[in-house]
Amino acid sequence: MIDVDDVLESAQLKNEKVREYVRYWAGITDPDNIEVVSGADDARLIQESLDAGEIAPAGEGLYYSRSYYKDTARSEERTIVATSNPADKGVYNNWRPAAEMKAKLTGLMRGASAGKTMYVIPYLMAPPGSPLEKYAAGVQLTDNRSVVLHMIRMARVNVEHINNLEDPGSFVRAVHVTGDLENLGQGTPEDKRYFVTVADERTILHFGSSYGGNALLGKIAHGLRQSSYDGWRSGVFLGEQFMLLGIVDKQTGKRYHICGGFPSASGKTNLAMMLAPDALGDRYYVEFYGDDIAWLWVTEDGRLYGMNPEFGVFGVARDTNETTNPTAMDSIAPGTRAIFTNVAYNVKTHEVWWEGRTPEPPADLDGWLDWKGNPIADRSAVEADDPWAHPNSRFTTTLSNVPNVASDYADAHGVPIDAIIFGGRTRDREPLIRAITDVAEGVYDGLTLGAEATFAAEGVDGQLRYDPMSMRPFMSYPEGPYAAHWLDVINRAVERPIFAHVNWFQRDPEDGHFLWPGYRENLRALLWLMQLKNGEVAGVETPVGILPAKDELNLDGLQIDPADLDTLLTIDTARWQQEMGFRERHLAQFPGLPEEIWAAHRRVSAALHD
Ligand code: OXD
Ligand code: MN
Repeated sequence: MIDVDDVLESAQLKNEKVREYVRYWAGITDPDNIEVVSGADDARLIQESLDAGEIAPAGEGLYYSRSYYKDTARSEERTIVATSNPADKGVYNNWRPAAEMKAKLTGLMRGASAGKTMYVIPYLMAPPGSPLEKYAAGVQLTDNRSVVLHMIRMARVNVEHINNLEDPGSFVRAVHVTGDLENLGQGTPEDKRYFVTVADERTILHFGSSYGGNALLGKIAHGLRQSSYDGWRSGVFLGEQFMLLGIVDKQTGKRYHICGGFPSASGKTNLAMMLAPDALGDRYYVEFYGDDIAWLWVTEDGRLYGMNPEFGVFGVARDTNETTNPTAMDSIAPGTRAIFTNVAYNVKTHEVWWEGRTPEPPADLDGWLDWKGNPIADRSAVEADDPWAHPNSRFTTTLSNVPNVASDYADAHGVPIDAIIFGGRTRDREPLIRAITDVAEGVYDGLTLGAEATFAAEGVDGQLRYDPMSMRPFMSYPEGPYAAHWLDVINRAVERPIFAHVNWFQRDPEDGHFLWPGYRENLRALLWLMQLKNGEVAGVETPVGILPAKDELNLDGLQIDPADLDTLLTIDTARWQQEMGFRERHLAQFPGLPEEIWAAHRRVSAALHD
């Protein structure tokens, strides 16, 4: 029998409510040991994981890990938001009654950590001292040491974050039990995995995975699902799957901050970490704040502020290279203590590789294992073209490793937000950028965000897979109240942010080439947006927003075909009219959508028919 109190006492864990919680769940999951961890334990835990063969060295101060081959991605079908109020059911939140889910998860977790250590991870999803600190404290319990190593990189981990809470019970209870990964029936009708956020009890119960997207509860479940619910119930803030960056104009000394949502595979991490194009580098400097989550609130002086609650980056490795994202490459260089997951690994040289890291995979196959751990050299002819790394393989590194991280990234006060942008992956219709000055039209644009379906079979040609505000997988309460809460928070600001929709992915219909070069050049569109907000340019009004006039976009040092530029800066009215029909059906799913949103929809529709 472990003496839980003894363990907690010697770890200086003083909060009696946390102790009660740990005792309760230890009684259910029945671990052999309990250990309270802090960020300072990282080196020891890394060594223990290396000794146990759970991770492997991947160069100096770099580590490689592999999750079970059927456990490599978030599972949206198995993810549930539960509350005691059936009115909390929305279109995307997969709502279920709290009592039913708690009983189910307690059953699945009972005795499921036997033979293992339960790690107690006290964390804070905010810089200490943040005005949102009271929503940010949590304690994750996990029976998986790799999850601890990832949490230490992704959140601020220390008992001091939960010892002196104003309300000692106000921490998020986040219980993670890995389960018997080989016998969970992943993806079958007998699937035993459940990833549940009991939002009205601030309790997260995840069973059946050790992959970060399901197991890093601070980030995925607290930072997004729980926080968006808390933000709504308190009326105080928005918790969104947004990147956050800063632009410094070295000439004028002005600093701008832009946040925004992008559905997956729309270049969010690359944008968040970008550098200025060489030709503009003397004047502008881009600062990184965060690539995945922003919490937004309005301060007493009436400005919208934002902060990244995370401490690290859990980035997709595929296609990350010196061209697409050089700052990400620097952030995982030797000595950064980064962890690679489900990439290809060379057991002899300890190198890692993923598709897109270099144009061709390493020529010498000796020692290389694919993401499942199988030697590449032993592949049969049919397997020869299989990817070496899993498409969702990841790198995990702390924010401080990103070379252009903003000097004030850990500032408790957050940063004033100048613009909120949305961007999908759209091969036609969406121009490079269209600015929206009206708040209801901006929120309407976020609600109709989407990306082209990956497979033609998934939908009607030209119809997006809608992903409101890029929160579809994280939506915790119904979409109608969600829109109302957005309007409420943003309208509270005296100095309102400007909205914009961006698209880096428009293609030539004939030969399919991308019309815009993307990556660092994307800064040019954002600079125009800041100029528009400052009244330095006027743009061209269209039914769907203000577009840059051709001579307003700073194109210094950029070679671009004038015909491509024309297409990037014009509106295809017929395609937009078709889109409005799709949007109408999309929005009609959401009961209680505020009249302002419908009015915005009607205004845009009418303007397109004028
Ligand atoms: C995600 C992530 O799955 O950020 O969205 O990892
Ligand atoms: Mn994400």
